[in-house]
Amino acid sequence: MIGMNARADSRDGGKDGPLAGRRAWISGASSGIGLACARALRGAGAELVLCARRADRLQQLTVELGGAGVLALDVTDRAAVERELAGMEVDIVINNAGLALGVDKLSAGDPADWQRVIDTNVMGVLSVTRALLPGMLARGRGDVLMIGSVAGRQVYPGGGVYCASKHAVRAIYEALRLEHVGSGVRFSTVDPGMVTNTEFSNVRLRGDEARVKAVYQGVDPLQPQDVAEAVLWILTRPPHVNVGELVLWASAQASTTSVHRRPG
Ligand code: NDP
Ligand code: 8X3
Repeated sequence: MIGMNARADSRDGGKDGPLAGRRAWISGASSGIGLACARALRGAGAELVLCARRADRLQQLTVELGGAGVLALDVTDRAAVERELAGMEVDIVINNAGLALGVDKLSAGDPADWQRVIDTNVMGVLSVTRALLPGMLARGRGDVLMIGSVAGRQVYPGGGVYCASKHAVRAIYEALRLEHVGSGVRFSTVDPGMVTNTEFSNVRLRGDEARVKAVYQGVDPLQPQDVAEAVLWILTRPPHVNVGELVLWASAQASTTSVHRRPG
């Protein structure tokens, strides 16, 4: 854990909307897709518990959202996850925190990067889910939603470890749905293609602005809000409907390796 303020258990039940009275945990809420999900869910009336490592970002967000629980937590720190999430009651878990590092071929990759990607994208999802799911099962309701990726369905050169991690996320989602059928808890994965206006490519390409720009050159990629709207739609289906897997592409992207770019 990197530092935490107020243990995130203050309740604010004052908001109206389709998610009023439901409490949502969102990892990776300090930027990009997680931030957009926080805004969307709050707009729909949910109480929020926001998680990321950058507490200052989360604090700013709570002001914008008119209140939220904040937990500055590194999801790779399993002991901290277990300690801080013990006994926490939530109705919705959004496992969004994740990253890719580099675009090296496997023969040239850095094992330290591999470790961090696997620890965050796979072990982080497992640790958080293990901490929060038993309470949901005991209460007989809830939603556990992964932000996967099309990289969990296809692979591409230079993406081996990231793709492996997202394939693992999809396997975890599938196993959970099989293990807990009939429990009242729903499991979903939202798998987007390329999404801009997040820090994903800046992190992956270590701040190389020219290369980051090239990723999205001549394309209208998905926006974080597009993903958040899909998440909100899934969460607001009636209880007998479990949207399992939702793949979201930019219109200009046909696969992880096929992107139509405007010339110029
Ligand atoms: P961002 O880099 O903008 O967001 C990543 C978030 O994860 C940040 O809030 C970051 O916060 C948090 N995070 C990273 N590591 C940790 C950690 N160890 N513990 C806690 N929080 C952590 O990227 P996106 O919004 O694009 O990515 C969100 C998810 O969407 C990821 O799982 C990514 O794989 C997936 N995705 C992204 C796509 C894209 O094209 N952008 C496409 C498909 C899927 P902080 O640094 O403050 O900890
Ligand atoms: C991010 C999408 O295609 O860069 O998950 O792997 S991609």
